[in-house]
Amino acid sequence: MTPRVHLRPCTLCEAMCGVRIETDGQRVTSIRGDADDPFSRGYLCPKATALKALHEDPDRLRTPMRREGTSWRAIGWDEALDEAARRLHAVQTAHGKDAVAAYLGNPTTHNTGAILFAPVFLRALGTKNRFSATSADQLPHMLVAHWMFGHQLLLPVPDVDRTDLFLVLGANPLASNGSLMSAPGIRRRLDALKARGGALVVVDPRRTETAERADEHHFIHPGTDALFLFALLNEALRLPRRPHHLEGTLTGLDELRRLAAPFTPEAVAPATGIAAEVTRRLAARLVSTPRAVVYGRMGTSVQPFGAQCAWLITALNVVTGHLDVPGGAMFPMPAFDPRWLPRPFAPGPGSHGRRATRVRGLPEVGGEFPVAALAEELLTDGPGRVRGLVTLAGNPVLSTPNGAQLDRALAGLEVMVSIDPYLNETSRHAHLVLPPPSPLERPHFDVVFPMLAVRDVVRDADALFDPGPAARHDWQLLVGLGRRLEALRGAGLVGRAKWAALERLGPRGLVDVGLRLGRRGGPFGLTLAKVAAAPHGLDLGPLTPALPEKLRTADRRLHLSPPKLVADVPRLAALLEAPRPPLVLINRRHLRDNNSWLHNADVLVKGPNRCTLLMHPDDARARGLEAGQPVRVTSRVGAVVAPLEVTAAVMPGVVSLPHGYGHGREGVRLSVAAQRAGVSVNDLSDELRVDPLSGNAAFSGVPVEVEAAPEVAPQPVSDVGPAPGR
Ligand SMILES: Nc1nc2c(c(=O)[nH]1)N[C@H]1C(S)=C(S)[C@@H](COP(=O)(O)OP(=O)(O)OC[C@H]3O[C@@H](n4cnc5c(=O)[nH]c(N)nc54)[C@H](O)[C@@H]3O)O[C@H]1N2
Ligand SMILES: Nc1nc2c(c(=O)[nH]1)N[C@H]1C(S)=C(S)[C@@H](COP(=O)(O)OP(=O)(O)OC[C@H]3O[C@@H](n4cnc5c(=O)[nH]c(N)nc54)[C@H](O)[C@@H]3O)O[C@H]1N2
Ligand code: SF4
Ligand SMILES: [Mo]
Repeated sequence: MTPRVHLRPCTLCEAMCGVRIETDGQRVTSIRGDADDPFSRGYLCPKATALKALHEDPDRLRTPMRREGTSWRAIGWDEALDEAARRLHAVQTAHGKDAVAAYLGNPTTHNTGAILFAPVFLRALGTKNRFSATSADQLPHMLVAHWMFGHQLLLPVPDVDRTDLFLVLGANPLASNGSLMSAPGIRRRLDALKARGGALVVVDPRRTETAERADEHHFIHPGTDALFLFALLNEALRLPRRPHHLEGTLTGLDELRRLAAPFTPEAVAPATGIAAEVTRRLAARLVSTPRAVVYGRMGTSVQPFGAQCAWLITALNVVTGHLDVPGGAMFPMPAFDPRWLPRPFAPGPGSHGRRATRVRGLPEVGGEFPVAALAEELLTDGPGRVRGLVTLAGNPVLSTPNGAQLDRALAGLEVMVSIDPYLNETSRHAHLVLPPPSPLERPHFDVVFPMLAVRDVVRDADALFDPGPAARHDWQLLVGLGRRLEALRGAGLVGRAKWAALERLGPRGLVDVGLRLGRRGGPFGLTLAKVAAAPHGLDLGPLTPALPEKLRTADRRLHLSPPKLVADVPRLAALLEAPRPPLVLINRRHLRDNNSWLHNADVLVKGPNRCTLLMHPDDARARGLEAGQPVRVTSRVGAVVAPLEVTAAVMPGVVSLPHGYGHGREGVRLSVAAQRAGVSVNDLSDELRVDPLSGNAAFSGVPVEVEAAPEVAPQPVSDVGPAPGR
């Protein structure tokens, strides 16, 4: 066998590090960072080695599986796709198209074919009941981008390589490698910031790995960031401002000033826990530093004021003169820009409240409903009830609020189809599981993250291994299901020709079309062949100003005071007076975890148990608890038992659990993960806690009680009875 070297971006997280993989025949012999990658320059995190483990994992499914009672039978592709389409069609015929829901998980965005072809499948499925991990994540940012800039994917990214003041709220890029900020090797980038005399300031209820390296870290009471941001704005608006190229583009500045007025640093300090003089000093520094940027992520998104936070972060960047300028918050300009693709492939500009969920009346956002409402749509009887589900690259049992409730609800579905390589906590409920090949068996071109990257780069990669004629890629499964569904509904010649054309085009063809369309909506002279010819990719340079041309609002202006946010400010003001629960739960990530799905890789899970509850020494003492002992954590919806870790790295009144664990459920085929099952933080998170504007799940700040665990670990408990049909 001849050894070969393959260069490609890692597809496991948003950082898109360039990896150099050596193979010998069918074996991966080494995985290292690609030192010549213009974007990541050799950086790699430990997760990249899991690409090998993932590829070789004996638990990873290679053929479609049909559930027969509690056992599984391998079946052929045609049989599986025919049966899946037939059963979905039967439910839709009997109860209407909306009776089948769809849930798209995070890895969809890391899979060229899945992200490009999911829209055509969803269109064929024709359901209004669309859900995704977006509403457990960055939805507030997208909604606010829709309102302020006119497009949900015009997301400002911190120009970390050129900034001199980086104010970070609720993000821990040293563990997560950055989100809505693709910045491989963030540690090096932050070191460079300091080396040029810049400063990193972190605001977080936990002294994180990132906070440890910061010049300043300030604890903040969970869920109060919007108050702190308003106070910063209030101060910044009182200081003289530098002239700014967006000045003539802004609307709503006077209104913003009026809204900010009551939120003085003194007024918000008791609620946030951040002293007024700290807020004053930071505001002055933001205004006086020519290259500065405010950035907020998960901690600011997954809380009841997620949209308010996203709004105020951008507003603050605008009024301090840091939007769309080098060193501030900028808009990447990808060589392949899905935003300007033809319909139906292009993600729309966004929308809000065109309809509402049946049971709770939560708003539609960007064509989707909030996933916090999924279980109740399955469980609540009556017209419009969801009776079928298709999941694509998602594990909502572990990743959505009150996952235990969803777990029971899935068991009662009339049909469930999962496109997933594993029998995990979610797909074990499916009637049919359709596994795509491993990431190393498919070509890769990043579609989503160049829109969020701190530098404009473009790369293309071949598959390392041929998955063989028996394999079906995600996009082929989506096309296969869509085509069959429409055929069952009696699609004519035109319909059949459409699917044949899509199959011929494929994701590679579509990427080529998009590259020819170019960036800035104008031709850029690139083709897929040209990109593929550059083994390490092409560096298109640092970010460049993009506004006001890119604005997509009807009046082409940047809206500083969107009406629905303005109308929601009284709810925020009420937080000033609200009593604080004695103990609230926040979540965390570890460098060696990846949401819920890399725990079957031994290289990543070995070592001490990471699924522990962090608690401040004062809180532990007050409850008579000691480090290492198992404690029972109880919320409105459930209880879990985890070992206690006592540490002053979390602020008093706050406890922290990691997310993505809880693999101990019956019927899961993850043999390594099962040995380090941990507990699911989402058996505690409450589906009724959402940001009411976006409907985004509010995982952060869940009120909990903690006590010594009884001898025998209890099962998760819940307020809801067993799923119907059981
Ligand atoms: N409490 C709490 N909950 C959270 C979070 C939190 O911080 N706290 N974080 C939230 C966030 S940010 C996110 S993004 C979500 C993630 O939520 P999900 O996307 O629902 O879950 P993942 O854990 O990413 O699971 C991914 C699934 O995709 C499968 N998969 C991997 N690659 C592929 C592929 O190429 N094709 C297909 N078809 N399947 C694939 C895996 O086997 C796995 O089943 O969780 C959210 N939930
Ligand atoms: N190693 C690893 N990397 C990952 C992932 C992973 O699971 N593991 N997941 C990937 C995904 S899908 C995403 S979306 C990104 C997320 O990447 P990040 O946004 O960096 O997310 P977290 O690491 O969860 O950091 C959130 C921080 O918010 C803090 N926080 C909680 N509540 C509040 C609050 O109310 N206010 C403030 N100011 N802070 C708060 C928490 O203490 C935590 O430090 O990471 C990606 N990268
Ligand atoms: S940070 Fe790690 S997981 Fe993320 S792209 Fe880079 S190597 Fe892959
Ligand atoms: Mo995420």
